Amino acid sequence: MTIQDPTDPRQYDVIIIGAGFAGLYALHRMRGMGLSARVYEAGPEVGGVWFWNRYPGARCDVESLQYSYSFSPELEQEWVWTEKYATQPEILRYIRHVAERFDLRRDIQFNTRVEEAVYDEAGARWELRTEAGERVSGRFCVMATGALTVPQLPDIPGIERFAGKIYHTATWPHEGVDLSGRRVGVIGTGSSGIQAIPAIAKQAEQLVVFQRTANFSIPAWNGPLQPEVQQTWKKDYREHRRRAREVGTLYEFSDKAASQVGEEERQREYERRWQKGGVNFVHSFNDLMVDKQSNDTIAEFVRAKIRATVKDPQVAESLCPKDHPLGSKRICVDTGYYETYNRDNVKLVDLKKTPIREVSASGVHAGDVHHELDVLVCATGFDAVTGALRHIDIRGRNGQQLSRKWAEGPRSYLGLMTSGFPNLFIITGPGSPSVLVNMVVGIEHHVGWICDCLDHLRRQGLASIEAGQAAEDRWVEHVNAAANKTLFPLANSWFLGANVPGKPRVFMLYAAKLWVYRQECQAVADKGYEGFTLAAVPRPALAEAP
Ligand code: N01
Repeated sequence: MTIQDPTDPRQYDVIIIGAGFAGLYALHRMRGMGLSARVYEAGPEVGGVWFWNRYPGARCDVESLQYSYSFSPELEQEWVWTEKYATQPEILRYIRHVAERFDLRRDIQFNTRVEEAVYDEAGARWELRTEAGERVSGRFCVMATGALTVPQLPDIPGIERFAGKIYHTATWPHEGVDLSGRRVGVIGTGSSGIQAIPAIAKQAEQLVVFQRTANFSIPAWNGPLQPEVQQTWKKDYREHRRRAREVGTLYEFSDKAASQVGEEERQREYERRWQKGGVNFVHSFNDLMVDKQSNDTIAEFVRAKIRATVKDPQVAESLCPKDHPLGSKRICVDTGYYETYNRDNVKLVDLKKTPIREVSASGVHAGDVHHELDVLVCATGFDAVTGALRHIDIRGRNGQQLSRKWAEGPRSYLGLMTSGFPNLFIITGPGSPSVLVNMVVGIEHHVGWICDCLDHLRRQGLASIEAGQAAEDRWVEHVNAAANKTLFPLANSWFLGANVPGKPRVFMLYAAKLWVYRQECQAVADKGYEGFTLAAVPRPALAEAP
């Protein structure tokens, strides 16, 4: 028996919002449990962030053999990746393949933006309203809305007067943009800008990069994935996955502190890691994210690389990050980023020295110089982690609005639920490691935990779960304490909401290692969902296990 009312097809056990990596996997697992589940997706296709982010040069900075689902051994064996780091089109092809292979589309409603989700206490159900006015209801609601979903446009005087085209990297036109012969300006040098700038420089007649904060970027050394490398990896895939989940060895952690080794050993290790490329560079030593002096040594190593690469010493100096520790903003991974500034058609405008005054119809005025432009690309990031949740009117017990509850910063228990909002689960949300780890591994963990929880409720004949206030308060303190042991709070990053005017400055992520977090989540479940309130009302309960 299911709780779905057969006379009302719009009542489900679970409503999932978002059809990216998280939403698709949640649908697959919950359907497999015999639950009625329906996904609502604002876009016309699966893929989430990988559907929208199509700017030139867009690719993943986690290696493709690791940035993929682990739940199906057949899937991981049959899918063939072509490059060490997959491009956006290749990742989207993969996600589409997953949707077909597991027949997921029939339970996804596309082009449907959920505007409102209200908890009906009497019926213990979530009542949702879409932009088109459609109403649906679910016993449980799973927010698979992503951490980097809502693009952030720069608030620059006069930008609305610009007569050329303005694009945001996260909403790049699907038909592509021909930049040949164009004078292009890029605002922003985060991961998106650093990937887009080398690609745009090759197409545009002129490229002007407007940089507010210089960022640390590590070479990807990307290239074709040799078949024998892929085959060897696939032979051991189960073990690689286990280690990624339980030990986190997809990152090459070090057991040495930079402060405890000599200068020669430090430089040797930094050079070795630089030559391997990618995000593992941050893990060269185990104290780099907690000891500022140690961090200074790796930051200086990168600055020396920049100075050795960029021919114009003034440009090189502007590109050298000096105002935040390496890794305290998301580390960038690039292909030929610093080399791009040696091209004749590329100019860097250092906004720290010459701030943007305004945008006019014909271009951008920075300092005393007017830069004539045909196209302006905003690589200005996202209202991250909480943005997508803030854009849905979510109301829990007593009509409390989630955005109000989180006005001073997000509060959750285990990063999975928030008190006052029973039966509302958040995947890779605030208070969990989220974007600090390989997102697909984090997503699979959260979906697994939620499914185990639903199974527990079903077996116990229960219908509702809610985070307790005291447990949530303790968790928030624990998350803050973990962040305060690190150098993360020293940067004005999107991790802290610092890129969105008016957003509270709170480190939104849980900075512990993924396996530590997994153990904490498991311990809570093992103790009968300690810290949560489980209730049996109202009847009937969930569908029986198949
Ligand atoms: O956004 P960002 P992003 N005037 O916020 C600048 C993931 N990602 O889209 O630092 C001038 O990092 C801003 O300057 P500042 C990844 O997790 C992954 O690049 O605030 N400049 C900054 O330089 C990443 O971290 C991949 O001073 C303005 C830039 O815009 C996350 O997405 C690829 C400005 C924004 O950088 C976000 O990256 C791409 C203004 N008014 C992205 N406003 C992968 O490879 C903002 N800026 C998986």
